[in-house]
Amino acid sequence: MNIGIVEILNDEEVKRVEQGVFDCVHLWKQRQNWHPKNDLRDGVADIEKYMHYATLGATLYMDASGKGWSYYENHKNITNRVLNLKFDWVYHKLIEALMPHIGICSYEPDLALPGFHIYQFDDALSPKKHHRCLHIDGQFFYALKFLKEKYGKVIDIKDPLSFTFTITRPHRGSAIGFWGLPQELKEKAEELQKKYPHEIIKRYQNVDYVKEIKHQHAIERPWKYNLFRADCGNLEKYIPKIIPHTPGNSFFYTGMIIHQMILGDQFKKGDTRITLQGHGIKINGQYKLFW
Ligand SMILES: O=C(O)CCC(=O)C(=O)O
Ligand SMILES: [Fe+2]
Repeated sequence: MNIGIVEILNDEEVKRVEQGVFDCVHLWKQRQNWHPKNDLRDGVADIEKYMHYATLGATLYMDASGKGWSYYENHKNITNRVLNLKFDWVYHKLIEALMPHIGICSYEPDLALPGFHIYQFDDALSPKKHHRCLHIDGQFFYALKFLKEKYGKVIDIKDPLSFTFTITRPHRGSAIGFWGLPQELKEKAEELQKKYPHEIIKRYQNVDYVKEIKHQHAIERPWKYNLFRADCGNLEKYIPKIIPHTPGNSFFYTGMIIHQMILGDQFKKGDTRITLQGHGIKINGQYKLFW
């Protein structure tokens, strides 16, 4: 288990990636089934007016799980070609930056390349905090059958990897929230917060936010997490660690850790949250990366 941040792109390079994402707009997929409106229990009906969600790239959990392997493969074949043409230099820099932390790794050639989560916002003046549900990354699950057939029994699912490489963030910031971190990683998270401070930390890292999450029952599956039980006890102990996202940097972690995407709040028209998202699993002792 580990968490960290690597610095990858300068401002000019970040702009180039942002432009590249917009150049590929014809390949974006609007993800109605995965729109944050589906996470809300108390019907904030206007969220679709100010939050637009799309992806660029194929994903195991949206495409392979929902529509089957051959749909995923077809979509992946198209998007991998384009992503490679446009962003090969970014994939290269990303892997170079990650390797000192996670060892030798490579993109799994038969799966979809890490791709982009794209949120675009219009004015949203209410102070409502926007986030996705708490979850544990299990994207690799949908590729296990395929990977076992390809590689045999050398797959180690105990220490999966995830990274979120930020290209843009809304003007009030965005972040990733970690829940129930072991003490040692809490300390590491605090070091990262000192190194990359942002106002967003205090807005979300507090007991009121814990109350909101509990009230909304914002957990993706009926996983067991004590916060959502009636006898959960004092809420203080659940306060998450909020790691702000910084354009040009990638956050990464290994292990099964409960986390959530913090989208932000009080968006202004023109705000975006674009991230290059990927996951990895150890095969023959080396991480293979995919989305
Ligand atoms: O965008 C983020 O901050 C986290 C994304 C995430 O958790 C996911 O894609 O599984
Ligand atoms: Fe995740």
